Amino acid sequence: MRPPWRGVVEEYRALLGVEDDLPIVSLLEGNTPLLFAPRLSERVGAEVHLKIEGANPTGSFKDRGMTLAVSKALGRGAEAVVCASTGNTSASAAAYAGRAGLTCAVLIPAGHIALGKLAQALVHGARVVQVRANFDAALALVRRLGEEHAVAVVNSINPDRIAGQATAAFEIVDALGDAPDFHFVPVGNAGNVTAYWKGYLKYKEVGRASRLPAMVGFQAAGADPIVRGQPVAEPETIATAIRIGNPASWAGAKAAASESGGAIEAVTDEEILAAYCFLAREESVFCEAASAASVAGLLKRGVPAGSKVVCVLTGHGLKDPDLAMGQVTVPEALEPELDAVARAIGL
Ligand code: AN7
Repeated sequence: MRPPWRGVVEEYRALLGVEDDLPIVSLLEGNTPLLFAPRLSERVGAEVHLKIEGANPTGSFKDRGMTLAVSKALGRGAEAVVCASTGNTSASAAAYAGRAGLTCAVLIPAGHIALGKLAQALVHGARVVQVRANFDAALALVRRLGEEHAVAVVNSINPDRIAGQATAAFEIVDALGDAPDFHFVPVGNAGNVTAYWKGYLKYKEVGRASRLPAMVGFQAAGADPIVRGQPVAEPETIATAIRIGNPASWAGAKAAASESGGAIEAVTDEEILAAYCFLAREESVFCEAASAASVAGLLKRGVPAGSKVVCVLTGHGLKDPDLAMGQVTVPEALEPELDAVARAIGL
C-alpha cells in the first residue's frame, strides 16, 4: 500500500531545502488531480491535461505556498500574518494561520472579491479589512505594515510562498513522467507562473525531468500590465482573482516566458467566460473565471498538433457562485404535479 500523502512540504522537503526540524503547518494540500481533458484535446488537436488546483483544502493553489510561509513564520516566532488579496490568498492565509494559532489580517478590495472567498476568510476568523481601493493599493499598504509592525507578510513577495507553489510543477512531472511541451497558466500577481518555472528548472537540475516546457501565461485583457509593458492604474475584469494592475512578480513572469521560449499574453473576458463554460459543460470541471484564462489562452493561441499540454486551473468554481449564476438560466418553481414536472424535463 502507498503511504498516505503528507502535504507538499513533507513530500518535497529536501528539494525545498526546508530544515529537518521545522514543524510544518499543513492541511494536506497538494496531490491534486492531473486530469486528461478528452474534448479539449480533440478541439485543439493536442494532448491536454488539467491541473485541478481547486482540489486543494481551501479550494485554490495558494495552499501550496501558504503551508510553507506560515510554517516559517511560526518557526521565526511570528504572532501574526498579514496579506493583501483578491480573495484566494486571504482564504488560504486565514485557514493556515488559524491552524497555527496565529492572528491573521487580510486586506481586500471592497466589493471586488468573490463571495465564497470572503466567507472563507470570515469563517476562519481572520481580521478582514475591506479597503476602498484595488489589490495593488492594498498590497502597498501590506508592505508598509510588514516594515513598521511585527507581522509576517504572506503575499507572494514572501519567497516561501513561491517555493511552496513550485511543488505543483513537481507533481505534474511525477504524473506525466517528464515535463510537458507547453504549460498554460493564468497570471495575476505573477507569483504562480514564477513558481512553476522555478519548479520545472529544479526538477531538471536534479534529473527528475529531461526537458522544460514553454511557459505561456495569460492575463485578462483589462488587467494586462505585462502585455502592455506598463502598470494598469485601474484594472478591470470579471475574473476578480486576477484584477491586478502592477504584479509583484513581474520580473519572474518575464523571465519564465523568455527563458522558456513562451510568452505572456491577454485573453478577453468573453474568451475567459467561453472557456469557463466549456470546461464546466464539456469536461465537468468547475473552475473559477480567472482559472479559465489558461484554457482561454490555449483555445485562442493553439499549439502544434500532438503537443503535450498542461493547463492549470487555479481555483474552484464554487468560490464565485454569483458569476456562475450569471451564465445560466434559473428555472422557475413548479407545483409538485407530475405532468408539469415531466414537461419541464422535456419528457
Ligand atoms: C484563482 O488571492 O492574487 O499570478 O490575492 O486566485 O500567482 O497572482 C490570486 C491570484 C490565478 C493569479 N488564479 O495567480 C490573491 C491573488 C486564481 C487566483 C491567480 C490568482 P498569481
